[in-house]
Amino acid sequence: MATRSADYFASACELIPGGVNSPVRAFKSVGIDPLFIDHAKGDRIWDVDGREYVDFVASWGPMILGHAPDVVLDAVREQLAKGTSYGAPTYIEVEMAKAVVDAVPSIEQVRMVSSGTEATMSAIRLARGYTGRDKFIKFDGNYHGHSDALLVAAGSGLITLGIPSTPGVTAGAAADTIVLPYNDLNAVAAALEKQGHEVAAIIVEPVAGNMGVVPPRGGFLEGLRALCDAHGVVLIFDEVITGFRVALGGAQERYDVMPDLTTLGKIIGGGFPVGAFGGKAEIMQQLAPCGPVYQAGTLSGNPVAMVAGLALIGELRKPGVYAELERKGARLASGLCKAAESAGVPVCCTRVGSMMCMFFTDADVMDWKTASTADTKAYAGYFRSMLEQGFMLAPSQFEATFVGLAHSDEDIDAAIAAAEIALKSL
Ligand code: HOZ
Repeated sequence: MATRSADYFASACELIPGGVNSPVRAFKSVGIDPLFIDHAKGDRIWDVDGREYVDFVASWGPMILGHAPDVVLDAVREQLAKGTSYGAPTYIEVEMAKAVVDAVPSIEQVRMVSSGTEATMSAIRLARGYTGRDKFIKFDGNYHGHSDALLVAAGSGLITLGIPSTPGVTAGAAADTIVLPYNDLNAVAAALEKQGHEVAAIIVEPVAGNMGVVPPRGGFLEGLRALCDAHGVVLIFDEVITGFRVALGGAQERYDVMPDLTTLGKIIGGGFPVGAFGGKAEIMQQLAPCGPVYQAGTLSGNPVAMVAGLALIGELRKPGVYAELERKGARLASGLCKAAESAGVPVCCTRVGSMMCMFFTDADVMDWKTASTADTKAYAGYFRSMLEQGFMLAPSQFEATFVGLAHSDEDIDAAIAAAEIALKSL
């Protein structure tokens, strides 16, 4: 069918590799061409052909208040009139640092960057500089952005597109990355027993959100903490997705396990390009200009992004917000699960707060090995039917569904009713 999206995609493909600026957006694993977006407000998003969808992608997480919330728009408008970037410090950055330190229990000092990729890359460098060790442990199917050393056995677009390893990442860059199965403490203990003295850090998504949503098994995060303490290893929680999402203080607050360093992104930018990394002052003081570990960025702490993030965090601090996110998340997840049951489609439903996933498998999903048993063709059919019925899900089995404060109970119930139709049609 001739649509504006199709026309725009054809033009995009001539000028942009694959027509997109980030691979999962290309919709490749769901068998249709991507929609081009015109605008969004609240829990709704409109494509350039005028079709309206209830959006459960939420820009991959940050739109926890819904799209274009007035409180963020007002803050941004006010800042725009004062200038958009100075390359010099502002008090807004101090306010943001205070908001982060107040909210995230283990963070004593924080530095702002412009993306989650920068945050994780810098946290690894800092852990290496602090410990004087080179190696680090990551988990199969966890995704920590696209810097070379972290792009090994990574989730998100790599598993969606079936790219096991990336040309361009040299053997040298990957040589110090140790990959272990998620939720497998014995594997971590064995690796540290063997080469703990060479390991600078363990980096983990405390709730995996880039191979679908895979919660940590009881004791996994606590066990990582204990093993890191025993071997002098820096524990890094990558909370780019879970920070300000599964609790105001992220997964570390929810599970009461404190990392040494934390990476953040998404929500703290209020929809603008922002990342951050922070943690114990003793480690953060190794960063230039206090210490020798170098990291920098012209747009780091950008005033427009900072006021947007601050406005959003201000809303999240209000009483009852996380209880409401929990309630809405539970309503959607249990409704979808029941819909699958009544359609006779085997699924494994996972949820932590307002992030969730329905894996099309009868396996008990706990790591990438079990997540990868999901029937991606079935997911693609489900996705297309949901889209036709006006509901935007992530265009990949291995991404999260996000519920936010703008989703009404009526929209959630309508999504469940649509899922019943979609699942029965498979
Ligand atoms: N890495 C994101 C999913 N976990 C995708 C970002 C995007 O395509 O916008």
